[in-house]
Amino acid sequence: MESALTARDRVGVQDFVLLENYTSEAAFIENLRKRFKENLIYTYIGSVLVSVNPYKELEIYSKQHMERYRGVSFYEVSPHIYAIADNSYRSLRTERKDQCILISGESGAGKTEASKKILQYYAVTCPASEQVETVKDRLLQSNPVLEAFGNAKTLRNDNSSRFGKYMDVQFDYKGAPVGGHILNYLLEKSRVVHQNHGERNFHIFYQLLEGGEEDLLRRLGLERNAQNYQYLVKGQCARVSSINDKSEWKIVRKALSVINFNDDDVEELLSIVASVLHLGNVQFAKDEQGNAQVTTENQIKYLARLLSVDSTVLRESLIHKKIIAKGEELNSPLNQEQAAYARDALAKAIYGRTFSWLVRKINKSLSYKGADMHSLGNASVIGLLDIYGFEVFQHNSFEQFCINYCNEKLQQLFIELTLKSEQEEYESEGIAWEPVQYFNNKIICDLVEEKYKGIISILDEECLRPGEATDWTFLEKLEDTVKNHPHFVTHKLGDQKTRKCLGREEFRLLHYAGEVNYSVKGFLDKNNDLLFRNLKEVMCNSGNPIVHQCFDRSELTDKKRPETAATQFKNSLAQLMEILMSKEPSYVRCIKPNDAKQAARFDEVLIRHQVKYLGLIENVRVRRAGFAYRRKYEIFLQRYKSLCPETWPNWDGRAMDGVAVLVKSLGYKPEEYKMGRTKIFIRFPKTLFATEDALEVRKQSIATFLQSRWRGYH
Ligand code: AOV
Ligand code: MG
Repeated sequence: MESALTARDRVGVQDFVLLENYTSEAAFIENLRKRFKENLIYTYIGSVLVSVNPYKELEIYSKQHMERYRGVSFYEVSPHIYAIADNSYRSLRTERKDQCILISGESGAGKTEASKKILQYYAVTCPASEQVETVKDRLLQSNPVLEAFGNAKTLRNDNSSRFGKYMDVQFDYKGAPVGGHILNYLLEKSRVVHQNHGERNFHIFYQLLEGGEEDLLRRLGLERNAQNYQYLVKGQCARVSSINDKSEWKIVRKALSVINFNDDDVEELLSIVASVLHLGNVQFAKDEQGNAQVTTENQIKYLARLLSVDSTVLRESLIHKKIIAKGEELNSPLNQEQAAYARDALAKAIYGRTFSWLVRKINKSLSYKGADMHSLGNASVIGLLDIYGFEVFQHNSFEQFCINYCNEKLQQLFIELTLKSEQEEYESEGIAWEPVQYFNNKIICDLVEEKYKGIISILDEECLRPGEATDWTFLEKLEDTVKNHPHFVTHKLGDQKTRKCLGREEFRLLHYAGEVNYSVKGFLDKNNDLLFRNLKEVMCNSGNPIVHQCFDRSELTDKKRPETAATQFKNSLAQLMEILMSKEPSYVRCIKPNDAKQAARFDEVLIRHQVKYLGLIENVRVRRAGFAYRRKYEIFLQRYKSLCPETWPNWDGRAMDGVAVLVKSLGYKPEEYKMGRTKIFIRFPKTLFATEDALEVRKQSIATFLQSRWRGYH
């Protein structure tokens, strides 16, 4: 049998705080590499889980594995996402405090997979009843549906989340999951009408075309070939080897019925999906006056049928803009380019609103429907946060700006909460705290969101000057206002080197996770997110119940200017931070091992970069701040009591006293440990290792002893 010592050599330590050379980045990476090679993708930093995407299926997610983690102390078993899930669940049960699990990491690092594994863990291990089974099913089945509509292939990830998701799982007093609620954040709508090379539109379009039954497609007026649809061919990669749209379609269809969609709901929903494809094929020509005319009458017919609107009104609305001048309504004709713009705006609006509708509908099916609300008792929740990860492309626009800002906020929350909780623990245990220096990214959050002088404020200001402001005036204003900010650079403000790699229409933000150049092109438009009034009117009159619910008449009469997209996003993130702050957090920090989406490739440069910006070394330092290891007295005693005749097999007194006796008998020196109020703090890993090795020896001698007894019987 391999000794504990040589096993450590081979597979590294399972908690980075146990690294002898804990401030060394090289030692950190080496430990990660050793473990990754052995398919040990999980490692702790104290209670934080670091996870490296294996890019292959591992045999570690079976029911048996789940059972192994159920109700077991965190450190008794090897690190796992299930341990995090179980730990949150037990804290929820014993401390009655709401929990949240924050999953972060860049695009493709494994956040969505991690959040699904957590949900599966609860579905399998939590107590059940008939009603609960339905809820469990729905919680699980909401995923394929939301992913079909909200995920897409990008260059970074074949199943990239293009919306942010926060999901509350609600538990009753017995600890059974009885409901759920999802909050969604800013869907990347622009993808509906345009995809960069090598990327796809949202999965659902391809699934429907590949998997949809013949008569369904006929009813929707669709042909199977994705190449026939303008909105699907921009990225030139309708087929992806890692994705089987046909089988996904079956999964989604089944999931829809589990989450309470009847046949009519499904037909209405798919009519909308189809209508977006038809809309993309609407073409315009110009007449003698230079005005746009629709040349694809067939598409209009399908659209009118699928959306249940009048075809003439729809056609005219696509090529006119209604303006109100001197109290009179005027229909002013659009040129070809404007008409195409209006068409795309409509497609984005329909798809974006349908996505939000979908979330509302799923929430309805997840809402707790107990006999009476009181039976919920102290219902409490575990929140799961799975957002779009930090991303950098060749060309970055408004969407990346929002996504990366969201990641800054989450990193900020992580910094504040871990520092705070460490400090609090030291204080409550009566042990002196020495502050650790951290890179605090608050300065970047401020740059984006500060009132009056933050980038979003300036963008909003420009959006208030229609006709005068352009994307370029926005850039100029940015240059004027934030020119001295250390995390902001433009072509004009940069030095010679910066100028070379920064376009004139770009600004660069130095994010915590790296530099990103954003092209301002389209910023005003996307932030305004306007839909011409006559198109709104058409949609309000739609006979498709979903469309009808998505476009409310009150929008037509409401004089108040709607909030811009960036401001809405900023406000919803602020609310999210409040929700998360009110809960007890656990963290999963996901790392992407290579850019090729390949198994067994450990790209050191890429990984080092992530380790750095995720602040993992600082995290270890904070966690160690003097002490490598700490454990509740009860748990420590339970694990090591066999090493001391006075505590074995049982210690009758207080656990703290038992630990005092135990460590004395183990020969701990006074400088090696401290006794807190509820926990023992051990300064050096080697002390703990020596104890672990002693335990191993002891176990083996017990085993040998038992074996000899066993033989004696035969
Ligand atoms: P993300 O959520 O962090 O990216 P995903 O969770 O979608 O990343 O993971 C990307 C891909 O990596 C998955 O589709 C799997 O193929 C693989 N993968 C991730 N975790 C595991 C695992 N534990 N075991 C096996 N394969 C895994 V983004 O949504 O783009 O920010 O925006
Ligand atoms: Mg994801």
